[in-house]
Order: sequence, then structure tokens, then C-alpha cells
Amino acid sequence: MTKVMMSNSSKTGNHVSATMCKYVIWSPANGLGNRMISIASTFLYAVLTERVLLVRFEPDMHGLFCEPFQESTWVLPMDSPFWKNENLETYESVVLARNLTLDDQLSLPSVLFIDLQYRPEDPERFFHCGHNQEALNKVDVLIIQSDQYFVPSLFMIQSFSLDLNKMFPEKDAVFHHVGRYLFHPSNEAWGQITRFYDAYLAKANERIGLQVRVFNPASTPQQAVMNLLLSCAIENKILPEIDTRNPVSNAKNTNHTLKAVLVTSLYPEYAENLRTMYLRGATITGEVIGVYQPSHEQEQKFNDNVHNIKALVDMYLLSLCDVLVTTSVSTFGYVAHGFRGLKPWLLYRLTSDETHSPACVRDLSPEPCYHFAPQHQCNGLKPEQHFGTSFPHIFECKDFNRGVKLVDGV
Ligand SMILES: Nc1nc2c(ncn2[C@@H]2O[C@H](COP(=O)(O)OP(=O)(O)OP(=O)(O)O)[C@@H](O)[C@H]2O)c(=O)[nH]1
Ligand SMILES: [Mg+2]
Repeated sequence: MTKVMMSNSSKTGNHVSATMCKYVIWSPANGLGNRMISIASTFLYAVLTERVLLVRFEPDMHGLFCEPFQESTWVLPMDSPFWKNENLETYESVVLARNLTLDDQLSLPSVLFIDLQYRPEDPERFFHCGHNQEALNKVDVLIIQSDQYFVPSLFMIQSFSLDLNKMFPEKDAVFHHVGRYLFHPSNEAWGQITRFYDAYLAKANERIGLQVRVFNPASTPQQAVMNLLLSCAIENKILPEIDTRNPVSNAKNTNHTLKAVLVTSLYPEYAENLRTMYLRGATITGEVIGVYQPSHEQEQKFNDNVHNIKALVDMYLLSLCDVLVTTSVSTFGYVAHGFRGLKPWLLYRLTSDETHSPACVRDLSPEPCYHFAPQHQCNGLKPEQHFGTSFPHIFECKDFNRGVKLVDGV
């Protein structure tokens, strides 16, 4: 976006003077799921603070999305000086480390780097605090690096919450609206999505999406994951059991409902096992089950836009399903159910040869979880794990109790 915007602060007397644009530049961290939820958060922050959003898309993000804003590009220009973080002053040292007086705020730098990415030491950023937002408001260019869905923290800031409450009457549909507004698959990705959908999913009576994310494949046997997935699907009647007494299809059973199961995973074995299972035995309900998987990349690949297009295709296809089972704590899954606006079944996150009961739980809302949400009040009082839940519509995440998420109508 290159147009000059009017800022409220520039309204003087009876005339409104055009001022220089203020910008927020998004900088990537981690996988595509993390990137998409943090871009959505940064976009909302840009809207609330009247900034132009630009994104640092390196070649690994090329060819994924269409431009979201007509007749302009959101990609940071190649010749921009803001591609590198070196020599930039940081929010941490300029705003956080000092108790800024109003005079100090006048001498803030024109560019600041804000690190909102998760760090093992888990520092509190106090980004959810009005006084820090006031200081940031004086800075022309903010560069935000984040892998988090920090939207819930925007609802904690009083000066934003009025607008946010008006913008989102349904509090659990923020990513649904923002994500679908921003992320239009490119022609290449859209072609793959529609061809796959038309070939395997369109004619089914019901579409079931299963996202099998294995975080520690070396320590988690496939059989343990498969058992967990089946327990979740069968106990909750997402998929039917096999009729072990009647291996041949019961001719009297006239229910020939067709269920299409979309499996997304880095590995092919889960879909193959399911396909074999439903090929070898008839279902007790008479339902006919087809199992399909668009890709199986084996491992997360870095600096590879073709791999990222496949990930986008998988997430988007999941979002076209009627029922979703996604893996706990997976931001890839968050994008899928957030896009769809559907509460998923959250599969327990296995990391070893174990079992867990229940295998999955129904989520509270379709919103992504903000994993490393603020824990401190703005006056710096002692940390409280569930500080965020003292705000309306913000609840502890079912899949990650350090995190919070937006929930509607509870
Ligand atoms: N195509 C495809 N890629 C996947 C799948 N699961 C993981 N990946 C790849 O691995 C990356 C994982 O990063 P995220 O998208 O953030 O997903 P996540 O489940 O939160 O994983 P981590 O961030 O690594 O904890 C994805 O972006 C893909 O590149 C899958 O089912 N299909
Ligand atoms: Mg992730």
C-alpha cells in the first residue's frame, strides 16, 4: 500500500494535513502456520494503530498468496532499508527498559524492532499495556517479528478493545474474518485446492479432515499415533467402526452415505492404514469411506516455497471439511479450523510410546491459541498464569494451559 493516509493526530483546526504514512513491517519466524497467525495479528494491529502493513516475504513465501490489497503490494520493496534487523533500536531497550516520561517519548527513534517471538526464557513484553502502546504510537516504523497469535493481547488494551468489540461481534471469528480477508491462495495453490476438492471431496455427503502432526517422530511410534487417532474418531462417532462379524457388506444396509476423509500429514502411513482398514472391512453403519491425502513431505522443509504451497493447500483443504480433528498445539491446525470457523476435536499431543484418554477433546472455539500470552498486569505485579482470563471472552486454551484464546458467548 503506497497511498498517503491521514492520521488523527494531523487534524488541526479546520484543515486536515496529509502526513507521512506510519508502517508496521511483519517479519517471519517458524513454520507457515505460525507465520499466518502472526501476520493476521500484525494486520489487525496495523488497522487499530492506523499503520500500513508490509511483509518481509523472502523467496520461500513467493507464489503462495495473491496480493490482498487492490492495486498495491504488501511485500516490502526489495530496495527497502528495512530488510535487516542489524543496527535497529529495539522496543526492549528503548521502551521496556526505561520508564519513559512524556519528554522521552518525543525523542523516540523513528524505527523500532519489536521481538514478539516465543523465547525459552519467556520474557514478559508488556505489549498488552496502554502506556507502551502510547509510546509506540510515536514511532513511524515498527518491525514486528512474531510467531504468535497475539490478537488476544490486543483485546487486553483498553484503547483497542472498543473498536475490536465493534469489529467482531462474534469473538470467536476473528481469525476467520481476518484470515480469509488476507490470505487468498495464489492461482497455483488454488488450482491444486480445487482440483483435489473436485476429484475427491466434492461428491461426498460428509467431509472429515484429520490433521496428524507428529512433533517427535523419533520417540513416537506410528502405531501409538494411529491408535490415538482411531480412538478419537470412533469414540466420538466421527468415523464408523468396522463390522468384524460381517466382513462382507450387509446388503440389507441401505445407508450408503459417502464419507470422504482428508488426511494431512508429513507421513503417508496414517492415510494408508485407514484406507486399508476401510477396504478390508465393511462399516457397521453401512457408510462408505474414502481416504485421501494430497501430499506427504516426510519432513518440514525450509527455504522452499513449493513445500510451503503444499502446506497452504493442506490447510485450506482441511478448512473445507465439515468435521475437523486437529493436533493439539499445532499452529498448522489452528489455521485450518480458524479459516473454517469450526470448533475442532483436539487430538492429544503424543510425544512418546504412550496412550491417552480421552484421545481428543472438543475445543472451545475456532480461534487459534495464543501460546505465550502475557502473564503480568501492566503495573508489573507478580505473574499470574491465567492473568489473560480476567478479560472478557478470553479463556485458557484446552490444548496448552500456558496459552489463552478468544471464545464467544460463554
Ligand atoms: N504439507 C504439509 N506440511 C506440513 C504438515 N505438517 C507440518 N508441515 C510442515 O511443517 C511446518 C510446521 O510448522 P507450522 O505450520 O507452524 O505447524 P506446527 O504444527 O505448529 O509445527 P511447529 O511450528 O513446528 O511446532 C509446516 O508449515 C509445513 O511446512 C502437513 O500435514 N502437510
Ligand atoms: Mg507452529
